[in-house]
Amino acid sequence: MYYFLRLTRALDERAHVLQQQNKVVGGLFSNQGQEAISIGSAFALEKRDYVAPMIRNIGTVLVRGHSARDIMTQYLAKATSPTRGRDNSQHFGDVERTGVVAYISMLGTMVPVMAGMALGARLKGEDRVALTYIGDGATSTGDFYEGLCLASVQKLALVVIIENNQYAYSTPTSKQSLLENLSDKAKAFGIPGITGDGNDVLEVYRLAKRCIEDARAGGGPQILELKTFRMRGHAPHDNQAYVPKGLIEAWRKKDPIGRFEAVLGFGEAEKAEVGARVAAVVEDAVKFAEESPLPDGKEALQGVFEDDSIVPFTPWWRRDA
Ligand SMILES: Cc1ncc(C[n+]2csc(CCOP(=O)(O)OP(=O)(O)O)c2C)c(N)n1
Repeated sequence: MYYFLRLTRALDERAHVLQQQNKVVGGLFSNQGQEAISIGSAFALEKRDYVAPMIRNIGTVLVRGHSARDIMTQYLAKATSPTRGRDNSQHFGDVERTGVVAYISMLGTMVPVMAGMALGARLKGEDRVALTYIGDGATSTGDFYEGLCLASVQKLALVVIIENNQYAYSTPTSKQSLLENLSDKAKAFGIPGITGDGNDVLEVYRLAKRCIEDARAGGGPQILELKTFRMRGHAPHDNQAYVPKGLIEAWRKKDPIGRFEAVLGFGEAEKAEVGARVAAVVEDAVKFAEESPLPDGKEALQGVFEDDSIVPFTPWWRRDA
């Protein structure tokens, strides 16, 4: 867990440097301060389970078996990336190999999609839990409610982790909901809802494990709200000027990596040993991504539809023909 916390943080820091160098194509969404949620919950899943990450769940995909090269080639939109340069950011997965269901940008959507994954598994007689994450802001979407309505009455093995990082863009959670704990939204569906400390990786693991096992045992969908803080802006363009003074510093003291180091009793030697391993993996990923070719534009529409002959518009390379 400690290795993955450090790797996720290091990839995020390096991606921001690459973004400043104009090398990142498209959006960059930091997960700094939130890493424990992805990593603790991914450790609590079984290999056969399904998981749909969101933009800030890099740690989840790494734990599930995707590589640092996958992450960096996606950021740089290279031909060697999992989406072969078709999509920037981290919209990728591999249902067969890692159980990661590629997500889309429309907030809330992955709740009904993962309800469908859980239903599909049940119909096939497979013992699989489906887990997804959702931001505090995205719990205001219709899809969140529609997905959980279906999942609750069908008693689907679905776990929804609300990653309450206090802000949706510049909108504080208090402007999204009057609830103190967003896990209380579970009452609307008659399902269990609990809240925990999202900056304590062992607490995340313990609570996620409980929810996953309850869902697996037939207890139906579970909501787990984990409180944390988004330590950077929504994306690099956002300087967080709307965050009250002192709040970021207060949360920095609760940094999930520092807290876990204290639990582990790690001194400088242990930290440096893992740091060196992480640095080598990040260096390799950046080098590989930078040396990889950009995708050929002619391939852009391949794999978009099941039938590659379906082209929704005349692309530029066919216009002169
Ligand atoms: C349905 C929908 N509405 C609006 C957006 C634009 N949008 C992207 S991220 C974001 C804020 C999300 O906030 P939250 O759900 O709290 O997640 P966080 O960014 O804090 O991780 C918005 C409004 C979107 N992607 N989808």
